[in-house]
Amino acid sequence: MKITILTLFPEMFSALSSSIIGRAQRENKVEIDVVDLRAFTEDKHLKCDDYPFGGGAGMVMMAQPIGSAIESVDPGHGALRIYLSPKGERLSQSKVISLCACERLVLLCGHYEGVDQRAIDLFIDEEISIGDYVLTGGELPAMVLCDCVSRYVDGVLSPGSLVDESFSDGLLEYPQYTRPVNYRGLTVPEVLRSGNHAEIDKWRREKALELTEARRPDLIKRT
Ligand code: 4FD
Repeated sequence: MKITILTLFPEMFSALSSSIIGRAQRENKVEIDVVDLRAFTEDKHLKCDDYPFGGGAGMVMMAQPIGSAIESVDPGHGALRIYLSPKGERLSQSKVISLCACERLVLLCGHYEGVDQRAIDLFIDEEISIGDYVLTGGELPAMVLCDCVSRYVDGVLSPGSLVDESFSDGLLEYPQYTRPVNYRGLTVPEVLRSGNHAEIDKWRREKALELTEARRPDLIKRT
Protein backbone atom coordinates (compact mmCIF):
# COMPACT_ATOMS: atom_id res chain seq x y z
CA MET A 1 0.00 0.00 0.00
CA LYS A 2 1.36 3.39 -0.99
CA ILE A 3 -0.23 6.57 0.33
CA THR A 4 0.77 10.04 -0.85
CA ILE A 5 -0.34 12.99 1.24
CA LEU A 6 -0.58 16.50 -0.17
CA THR A 7 -0.42 19.15 2.55
CA LEU A 8 0.79 22.64 3.46
CA PHE A 9 1.88 21.24 6.86
CA PRO A 10 4.11 18.21 6.21
CA GLU A 11 5.66 18.34 9.72
CA MET A 12 2.34 17.26 11.25
CA PHE A 13 2.80 13.77 9.79
CA SER A 14 5.71 12.93 12.07
CA ALA A 15 2.98 11.35 14.22
CA LEU A 16 2.91 8.46 11.73
CA SER A 17 6.52 7.54 12.60
CA SER A 18 5.45 6.19 15.98
CA SER A 19 4.01 2.90 17.10
CA ILE A 20 2.51 0.33 14.74
CA ILE A 21 2.29 2.56 11.66
CA GLY A 22 5.89 3.69 12.17
CA ARG A 23 7.05 0.08 12.28
CA ALA A 24 4.93 -0.80 9.22
CA GLN A 25 6.73 1.96 7.29
CA ARG A 26 10.20 0.89 8.46
CA GLU A 27 9.38 -2.68 7.41
CA ASN A 28 8.25 -1.41 3.98
CA LYS A 29 4.76 -2.79 4.40
CA VAL A 30 3.25 0.66 4.04
CA GLU A 31 4.83 3.59 2.21
CA ILE A 32 3.60 7.03 3.24
CA ASP A 33 4.99 9.93 1.21
CA VAL A 34 4.27 13.43 2.45
CA VAL A 35 4.39 16.08 -0.27
CA ASP A 36 4.61 19.80 0.51
CA LEU A 37 2.10 21.63 -1.69
CA ARG A 38 4.11 24.83 -1.34
CA ALA A 39 6.86 23.26 -3.45
CA PHE A 40 4.46 23.30 -6.42
CA THR A 41 3.20 26.88 -6.39
CA GLU A 42 4.02 29.05 -9.38
CA ASP A 43 3.37 32.19 -7.31
CA LYS A 44 6.54 34.25 -6.89
CA HIS A 45 5.87 34.75 -3.17
CA LEU A 46 5.12 31.02 -2.74
CA LYS A 47 1.49 31.77 -1.92
CA CYS A 48 -0.87 28.78 -1.97
CA ASP A 49 -4.07 30.48 -0.79
CA ASP A 50 -5.98 33.64 -1.56
CA TYR A 51 -9.16 35.58 -0.71
CA PRO A 52 -12.45 34.01 -1.77
CA PHE A 53 -14.24 35.41 -4.82
CA GLY A 54 -17.56 36.80 -3.60
CA GLY A 55 -16.06 37.82 -0.27
CA GLY A 56 -16.29 36.29 3.17
CA ALA A 57 -13.95 35.30 5.96
CA GLY A 58 -10.86 33.17 5.60
CA MET A 59 -8.72 32.03 2.72
CA VAL A 60 -9.16 29.46 -0.04
CA MET A 61 -6.40 27.14 -1.23
CA MET A 62 -5.51 27.81 -4.86
CA ALA A 63 -6.13 25.17 -7.54
CA GLN A 64 -2.74 25.52 -9.28
CA PRO A 65 -0.39 24.08 -6.62
CA ILE A 66 -2.86 21.25 -5.98
CA GLY A 67 -3.21 20.38 -9.67
CA SER A 68 0.54 20.48 -10.29
CA ALA A 69 1.26 18.38 -7.20
CA ILE A 70 -1.34 15.73 -8.06
CA GLU A 71 -0.13 15.49 -11.66
CA SER A 72 3.45 15.05 -10.47
CA VAL A 73 2.68 12.26 -7.99
CA ASP A 74 0.06 10.41 -10.04
CA PRO A 75 0.80 10.91 -13.74
CA GLY A 76 -0.74 7.56 -14.70
CA HIS A 77 -4.03 8.06 -12.87
CA GLY A 78 -3.37 4.78 -11.08
CA ALA A 79 -4.30 6.08 -7.65
CA LEU A 80 -7.58 6.86 -5.96
CA ARG A 81 -7.48 10.57 -5.15
CA ILE A 82 -9.32 11.49 -1.96
CA TYR A 83 -10.13 14.91 -0.49
CA LEU A 84 -10.72 14.96 3.28
CA SER A 85 -13.61 17.30 3.94
CA PRO A 86 -16.59 17.68 6.27
CA LYS A 87 -18.80 17.42 3.14
CA GLY A 88 -17.54 13.97 2.23
CA GLU A 89 -19.06 10.54 2.57
CA ARG A 90 -18.73 9.42 6.20
CA LEU A 91 -15.84 7.00 6.75
CA SER A 92 -16.86 3.54 8.01
CA GLN A 93 -15.02 0.28 8.64
CA SER A 94 -16.54 -1.19 5.45
CA LYS A 95 -15.30 1.83 3.49
CA VAL A 96 -11.82 1.35 4.99
CA ILE A 97 -11.82 -2.28 3.84
CA SER A 98 -12.85 -1.34 0.31
CA LEU A 99 -10.05 1.29 0.16
CA CYS A 100 -7.53 -1.47 0.91
CA ALA A 101 -8.13 -2.83 -2.59
CA CYS A 102 -6.37 0.28 -3.95
CA GLU A 103 -2.65 -0.07 -4.58
CA ARG A 104 -2.22 3.67 -4.19
CA LEU A 105 -4.08 6.47 -2.44
CA VAL A 106 -3.48 10.20 -2.78
CA LEU A 107 -4.90 12.24 0.11
CA LEU A 108 -5.47 15.99 -0.26
CA CYS A 109 -5.55 17.98 2.98
CA GLY A 110 -7.43 21.27 2.85
CA HIS A 111 -6.97 24.19 5.21
CA TYR A 112 -8.56 27.57 5.83
CA GLU A 113 -12.04 27.63 4.30
CA GLY A 114 -11.25 24.73 1.98
CA VAL A 115 -9.88 24.53 -1.55
CA ASP A 116 -10.91 26.06 -4.86
CA GLN A 117 -13.80 23.91 -6.18
CA ARG A 118 -12.03 23.49 -9.53
CA ALA A 119 -9.22 21.52 -7.88
CA ILE A 120 -11.86 19.12 -6.54
CA ASP A 121 -13.76 18.94 -9.82
CA LEU A 122 -10.62 18.27 -11.88
CA PHE A 123 -8.41 16.16 -9.64
CA ILE A 124 -10.45 14.40 -6.93
CA ASP A 125 -12.22 11.03 -7.19
CA GLU A 126 -13.87 10.93 -3.76
CA GLU A 127 -14.58 13.21 -0.81
CA ILE A 128 -14.40 11.55 2.61
CA SER A 129 -15.27 12.87 6.08
CA ILE A 130 -14.17 11.19 9.29
CA GLY A 131 -17.20 12.49 11.21
CA ASP A 132 -19.61 15.35 11.71
CA TYR A 133 -17.27 17.97 13.12
CA VAL A 134 -14.99 20.62 11.69
CA LEU A 135 -11.21 20.69 12.17
CA THR A 136 -8.68 23.37 11.25
CA GLY A 137 -7.30 21.13 8.50
CA GLY A 138 -7.58 17.81 6.71
CA GLU A 139 -4.27 16.56 8.15
CA LEU A 140 -5.74 14.75 11.17
CA PRO A 141 -8.43 13.07 9.00
CA ALA A 142 -5.69 12.01 6.54
CA MET A 143 -3.74 10.45 9.42
CA VAL A 144 -6.88 8.67 10.60
CA LEU A 145 -7.32 7.22 7.11
CA CYS A 146 -3.64 6.15 6.91
CA ASP A 147 -3.93 4.43 10.26
CA CYS A 148 -7.13 2.49 9.67
CA VAL A 149 -6.16 1.40 6.14
CA SER A 150 -2.66 0.31 7.24
CA ARG A 151 -4.13 -2.03 9.86
CA TYR A 152 -5.42 -4.21 7.01
CA VAL A 153 -2.08 -4.52 5.22
CA ASP A 154 -0.62 -8.04 5.61
CA GLY A 155 1.79 -8.32 8.52
CA VAL A 156 1.06 -4.92 10.09
CA LEU A 157 -0.99 -6.30 12.99
CA SER A 158 -0.23 -9.41 14.97
CA PRO A 159 -1.93 -12.51 13.51
CA GLY A 160 -5.47 -12.86 14.81
CA SER A 161 -6.08 -9.22 15.75
CA LEU A 162 -8.38 -8.60 12.81
CA VAL A 163 -10.06 -11.99 13.22
CA ASP A 164 -11.01 -11.27 16.85
CA GLU A 165 -12.40 -7.94 15.81
CA SER A 166 -14.68 -9.40 13.12
CA PHE A 167 -15.61 -12.28 15.42
CA SER A 168 -17.70 -9.84 17.46
CA ASP A 169 -19.21 -8.90 14.08
CA GLY A 170 -20.10 -5.25 14.20
CA LEU A 171 -20.59 -5.16 17.98
CA LEU A 172 -18.63 -3.09 20.48
CA GLU A 173 -15.74 -4.98 22.00
CA TYR A 174 -16.05 -6.85 25.32
CA PRO A 175 -14.03 -5.57 28.32
CA GLN A 176 -10.40 -6.67 28.63
CA TYR A 177 -8.34 -7.30 31.77
CA THR A 178 -4.70 -7.99 32.56
CA ARG A 179 -2.64 -8.39 35.76
CA PRO A 180 -3.12 -7.96 38.65
CA VAL A 181 -6.23 -9.96 39.54
CA ASN A 182 -7.15 -7.41 42.21
CA TYR A 183 -6.64 -3.70 41.55
CA ARG A 184 -7.98 -1.34 44.25
CA GLY A 185 -10.63 -3.86 45.22
CA LEU A 186 -11.86 -4.53 41.69
CA THR A 187 -11.22 -8.10 40.56
CA VAL A 188 -10.97 -9.75 37.16
CA PRO A 189 -14.14 -11.75 36.35
CA GLU A 190 -13.67 -15.36 37.48
CA VAL A 191 -14.61 -16.86 34.11
CA LEU A 192 -11.62 -15.21 32.37
CA ARG A 193 -9.28 -17.07 34.75
CA SER A 194 -11.10 -20.40 34.47
CA GLY A 195 -9.28 -21.62 31.37
CA ASN A 196 -12.64 -22.76 29.96
CA HIS A 197 -12.53 -21.28 26.48
CA ALA A 198 -16.10 -22.12 25.56
CA GLU A 199 -17.28 -20.25 28.67
CA ILE A 200 -14.88 -17.36 27.98
CA ASP A 201 -16.19 -16.99 24.41
CA LYS A 202 -19.78 -17.08 25.69
CA TRP A 203 -19.05 -14.43 28.35
CA ARG A 204 -17.35 -12.18 25.82
CA ARG A 205 -20.23 -12.49 23.34
CA GLU A 206 -22.74 -11.63 26.07
CA LYS A 207 -20.74 -8.63 27.25
CA ALA A 208 -20.30 -7.36 23.69
CA LEU A 209 -24.04 -7.63 23.10
CA GLU A 210 -24.91 -5.96 26.44
CA LEU A 211 -22.55 -3.10 25.79
CA THR A 212 -23.79 -2.59 22.24
CA GLU A 213 -27.45 -2.63 23.32
CA ALA A 214 -26.69 -0.04 26.01
CA ARG A 215 -24.46 2.32 24.04
CA ARG A 216 -25.00 1.73 20.35
CA PRO A 217 -28.39 0.08 19.75
CA ASP A 218 -28.16 1.41 16.18
CA LEU A 219 -25.43 -1.19 15.48
CA ILE A 220 -27.73 -4.11 16.19
CA LYS A 221 -29.48 -5.02 12.98
CA ARG A 222 -33.25 -5.22 13.28
CA THR A 223 -34.81 -7.95 11.13
N1 4FD B 1 -14.82 15.77 9.26
C1 4FD B 1 -12.98 17.04 8.32
C2 4FD B 1 -12.15 17.23 7.22
C3 4FD B 1 -11.47 18.43 7.08
C4 4FD B 1 -11.66 19.43 8.02
C5 4FD B 1 -11.47 21.63 5.77
C6 4FD B 1 -13.36 22.39 3.91
C7 4FD B 1 -12.42 22.58 6.12
C8 4FD B 1 -13.10 18.06 9.24
C9 4FD B 1 -12.41 21.43 3.59
C10 4FD B 1 -13.37 22.96 5.17
C11 4FD B 1 -11.47 21.05 4.53
C12 4FD B 1 -13.73 15.76 8.53
C13 4FD B 1 -10.44 21.20 6.78
N2 4FD B 1 -12.46 19.21 9.09
N3 4FD B 1 -11.10 20.67 7.95
O1 4FD B 1 -13.31 14.73 7.99
